Amino acid sequence: ERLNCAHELLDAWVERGQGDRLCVQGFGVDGQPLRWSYAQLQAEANRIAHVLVDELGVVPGNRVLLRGANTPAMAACWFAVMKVGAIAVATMPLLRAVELEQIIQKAEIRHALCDERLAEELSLARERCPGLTQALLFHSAAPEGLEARAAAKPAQFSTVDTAAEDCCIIAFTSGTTGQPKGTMHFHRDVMAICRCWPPHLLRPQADDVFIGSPPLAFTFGLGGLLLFPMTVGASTVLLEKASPEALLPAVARYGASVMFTAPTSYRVMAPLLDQHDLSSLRKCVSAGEALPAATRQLWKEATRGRTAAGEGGIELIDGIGATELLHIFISHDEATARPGATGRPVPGYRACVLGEEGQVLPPGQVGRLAVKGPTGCRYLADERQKNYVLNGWNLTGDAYLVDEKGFFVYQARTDDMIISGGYNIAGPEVEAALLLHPAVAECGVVGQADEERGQIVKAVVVLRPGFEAGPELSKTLQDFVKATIAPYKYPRAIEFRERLPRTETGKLQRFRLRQPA
Ligand code: 3UK
Repeated sequence: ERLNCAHELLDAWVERGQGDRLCVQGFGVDGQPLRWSYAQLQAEANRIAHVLVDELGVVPGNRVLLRGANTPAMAACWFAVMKVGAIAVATMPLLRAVELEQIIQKAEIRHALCDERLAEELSLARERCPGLTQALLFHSAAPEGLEARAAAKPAQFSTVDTAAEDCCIIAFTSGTTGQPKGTMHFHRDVMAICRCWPPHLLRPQADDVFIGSPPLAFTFGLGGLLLFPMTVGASTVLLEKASPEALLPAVARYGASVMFTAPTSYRVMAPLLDQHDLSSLRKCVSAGEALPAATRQLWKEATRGRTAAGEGGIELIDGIGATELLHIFISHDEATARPGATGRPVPGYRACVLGEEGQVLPPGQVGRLAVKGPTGCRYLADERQKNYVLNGWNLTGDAYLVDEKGFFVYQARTDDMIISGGYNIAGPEVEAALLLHPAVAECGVVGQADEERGQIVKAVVVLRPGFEAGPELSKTLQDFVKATIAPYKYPRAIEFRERLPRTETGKLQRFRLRQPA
């Protein structure tokens, strides 16, 4: 009997007698390559579930902190938490003690499973979190580590009877600014994201091999690199380090066919492609921030004739998702891709653009994006719930317009709209224009306070090799923008930098561009 609970994604394959299918690849404790079938991942999760119950005293409803890079062990821990009826609170690997402390306190964490290599910051955090009494280290060869304890347990576990309406995930927002917010998601939310975007827009196949960069602690990565392959019995590669430079050889090595990463990563990879065999690659997904038309074009040209997608190159599948909504809610497939547009609401979701008074705006007008569907925002004890959800509509904080064909076109984060001399200017539109120039590798456009105009448009630019920063190139880029989009949008200030500040999820930290380098 199906209960609409997350662990069924794993258990169903074993129950159907297909437990031998390849499920997850990566590296084990000793640095040895590791390949687990669905049955093996299930057995690992079952053994860990016994440890959670017998040795850590976890009961249904407890919140279990998970801290680790993307590894098969991390995947096993995640499913173990589901199987004991607890709530997974996965944290980004790069978090420091101060940030972990906030999460531990906000989510009232009592139990933690932590990759041995990331133990230090957690133990610093624990000094100030007396409530976290039980912690075990995984990815460990120590006799007191999780693996050694799990090895002594049976491979069978009688999964706790959770309900579809039980909370199973507390995901923290990455917070490009401000405090991280915990968002609660039920088992049915996990199952809903598996039924909406993947079958309608990604359309994976049973023999697909998924690969990518987002951490499992980021719901983009949890869905794309762990849950979605399981919807069709496909397999996934969990890489601990998935920089653009590491991702390309890994695609060749594992014969990966479906890739998930952020727009910036596609931009870095594009010029490096000819050194790698990408003949297995079939589909590429971009999310986390807006995909500029130039990046879509760049990736298509770079992959032309080199992949399983055929001679035309790979058309990126862009999708906007949010931690508050768990996963992607506006997207498109290869056939309906439109440069510069995010797409249309994913089947199961509705979306519209609202004006100042909450009225639905007609096509062409810029307003606040509002979304409704099977998943939604439930902040964990946070007064900002009422800012995010209005009459059942989720307000994501993004400024969008809908075009005549019903495609949603991203403008900016609502807070990031630049108001200069009375004009509303969306930084990402100026970025998209700058990226069309051959000198520009990366850029970020923000408003900078200005006496006369309120704000001026400021561009921070990373140059491609062979171009020289200076007033001459600034002038060239300004003229280029004026000739590409409405001239009043051109950047009055241009600053050149070696790199742009980004979060672990690949998002530009715009607030750090407003201050001088
Ligand atoms: C921005 C995008 C334009 C947008 C996420 C896929 O990014 C994810 O979740 P976060 O909570 O951030 C949400 C905000 O990020 N954004 C994300 N994708 C796009 N803007 N085009 C895009 N394609 O401002 C949104 O409100 O970190 C993405 C799946 C799961 C996720 N959690």
